Amino acid sequence: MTVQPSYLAPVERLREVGYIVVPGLISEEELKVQNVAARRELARRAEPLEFEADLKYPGAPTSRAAEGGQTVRRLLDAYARDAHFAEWGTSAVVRQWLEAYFGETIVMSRAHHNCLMTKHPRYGSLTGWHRDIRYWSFAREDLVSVWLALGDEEIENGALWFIPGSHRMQFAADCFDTAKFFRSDREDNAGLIRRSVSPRLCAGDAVFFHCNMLHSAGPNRSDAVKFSLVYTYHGASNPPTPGTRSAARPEVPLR
Ligand SMILES: O=C(O)CCC(=O)C(=O)O
Repeated sequence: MTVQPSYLAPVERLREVGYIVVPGLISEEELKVQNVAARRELARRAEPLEFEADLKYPGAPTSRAAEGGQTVRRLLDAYARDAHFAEWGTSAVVRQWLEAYFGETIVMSRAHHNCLMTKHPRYGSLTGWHRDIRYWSFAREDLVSVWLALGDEEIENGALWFIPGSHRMQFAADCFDTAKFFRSDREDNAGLIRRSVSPRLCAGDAVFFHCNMLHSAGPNRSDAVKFSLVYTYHGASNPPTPGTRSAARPEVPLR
């Protein structure tokens, strides 16, 4: 598989640092279409949905019956939900970046991410430090998620934070709590967390990040809902483990 020279340096950075921001990965026209679809889907509230109250992360309503309890966190199965979401997730532009990283045929998981993430003012929770791989099962821990910002994302409205290079670090099991969050109350972990960065994303930028990257996100202190379209991919030689949640849904090869 021949890799275009323009991908080499950013993909090397993705390997080294664990994430890269690719500015303007979608045209302005397509971005408008995705934003219309995103708002339509949020208004439609069709299942499958994940509610803030279900996860009970800090700042979330205590139950679906509580004030703000109907706040949606993720509109799941973005791929099947709207043709525009599916088209972008399987587009040539996404495939080419991922082929440059994996060097083989790319497969999209429909079991992980595959969602329109929303973060609401007031009831949108913060997400503690974690690695996405914590509940995933694949032959190798080598998957990449692509997070497309449909609007600007910054600290104020709950942007992602990353610990550069953490995807290659080894941690003892007790660095994580029982829910596999990276414990910020430990001084060694806190030292690493102090090195974290929150890249500002403009609408249409995408961040590619490794499944072992330690990341978190803050609450949304703005007055507008934040929308992001998120998919996860792996190389064809790295299939999900049969019988696990990772293998529970048919996957989508990118051609
Ligand atoms: O936007 C957020 O709160 C972070 C989401 C996240 O890290 C995840 O779904 O893995």
